[in-house]
Amino acid sequence: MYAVLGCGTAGYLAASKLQEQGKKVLIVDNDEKRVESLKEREFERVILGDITDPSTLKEAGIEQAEAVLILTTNVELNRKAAETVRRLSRDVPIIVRGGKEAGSKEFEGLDVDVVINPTVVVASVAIESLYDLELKKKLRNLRRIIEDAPKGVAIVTQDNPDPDAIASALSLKKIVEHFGSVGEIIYGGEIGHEENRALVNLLGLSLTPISKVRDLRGYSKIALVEASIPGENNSLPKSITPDIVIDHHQVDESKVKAEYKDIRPEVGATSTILTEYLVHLGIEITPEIATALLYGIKTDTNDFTRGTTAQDLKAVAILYPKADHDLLMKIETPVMSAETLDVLSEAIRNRKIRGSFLLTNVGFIRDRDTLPQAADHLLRLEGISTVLVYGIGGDVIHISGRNRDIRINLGEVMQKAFGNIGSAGGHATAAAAKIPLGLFGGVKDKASLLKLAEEAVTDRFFKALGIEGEEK
Ligand SMILES: [Mn+2]
Repeated sequence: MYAVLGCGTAGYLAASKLQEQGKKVLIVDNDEKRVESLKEREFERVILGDITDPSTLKEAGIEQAEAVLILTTNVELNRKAAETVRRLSRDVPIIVRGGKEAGSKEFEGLDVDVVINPTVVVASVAIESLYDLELKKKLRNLRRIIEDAPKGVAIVTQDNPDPDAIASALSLKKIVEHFGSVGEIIYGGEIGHEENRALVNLLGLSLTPISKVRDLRGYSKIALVEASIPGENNSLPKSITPDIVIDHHQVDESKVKAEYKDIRPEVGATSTILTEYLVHLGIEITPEIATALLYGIKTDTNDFTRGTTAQDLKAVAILYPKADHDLLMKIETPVMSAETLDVLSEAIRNRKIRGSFLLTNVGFIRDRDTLPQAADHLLRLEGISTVLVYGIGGDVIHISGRNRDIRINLGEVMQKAFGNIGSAGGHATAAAAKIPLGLFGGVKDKASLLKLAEEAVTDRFFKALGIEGEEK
């Protein structure tokens, strides 16, 4: 049972809301006429009496209430009522309406749980509506651009798209269709990770590799998702200016050229932004889309632990009940391909351990995405806190690193070790690098190439860590 003391406008609204939610409501009010009419409204109990009078409240059974709401406009009366309730019960939660000012002192020294300041409430609701209003305006622009796309919209994602990129592109495609055009999801690189392939296969998505696209200019509009500058981590030619950019990566916004930009580095995933769009546009979030978006947010925020904001969690709250959790489990624990297993066994066989470091050369590879998967597995080995798995694919040495030693920022170490002879980057716990084989000028024999690669990787890595001289 919830108690509402004083049933003016706010009290009555609160009581009605609680009743709508199927909760039992007790009302105490000192206005005879009001009490008469309230009695006809099927509240659990309506009592005529003074809300500051201990015997009235005791008789009403206030001590047993789940919570007490005191919302009259008379702050002095509210304080007295709260005092009385607190004297009758030390633990019943009290929500009370305070004065206009934030942080006002009317309830100082009194153990109330929540003080509501009307001005603050009005201001925060105004800000919330402002946010909605801005979103509405934004989406009106998006609609205008898409409605003017008779030859469809090319939705280009980042290279080697991750779940966030795939889910975001899929949602944008839905939005494009909602606005009466057609969307095609286009990606560069590969869909490498088994989980990502599982996502695409289990949802039956059709994604087009950019190599199969004859002319991007054949589409009326171009959108970039999970990337913002043509050619940077995506295969959109630099000569093409996208019409739409939706991303959450940190970028110098002045460099982003697009008619429609929604770049929010503060949110944990682009999927969060697209969830907001779908909700606002009233587009049905099917179990497939909910699963994909939820998985996108989940992987980008490392299971809601890294850079997760209230907005991400709000999106999760919307997606979670709609998602297909059996499907999600299947995506998250996909079958392992034979090639991944081969690379993993090679990585285990060739491992070289030095202190808590494990470095391993897996030789020649076809799919570079097998490397981070092998590194993930090896990081679970007892006593190991940093793993480097590398192999030769095409004319490049691919290096994938994983680290859980908090003293080491692997991204920085890899940058220091390999940045000047190739490219490197990443985070403290996960990083990658590429070294072009051209560096070894014309060595054709495979065995020597492997040996050279091994020396280059090992020496440079330990040197960057400040550990000289290799133990053999
Ligand atoms: Mn992302």
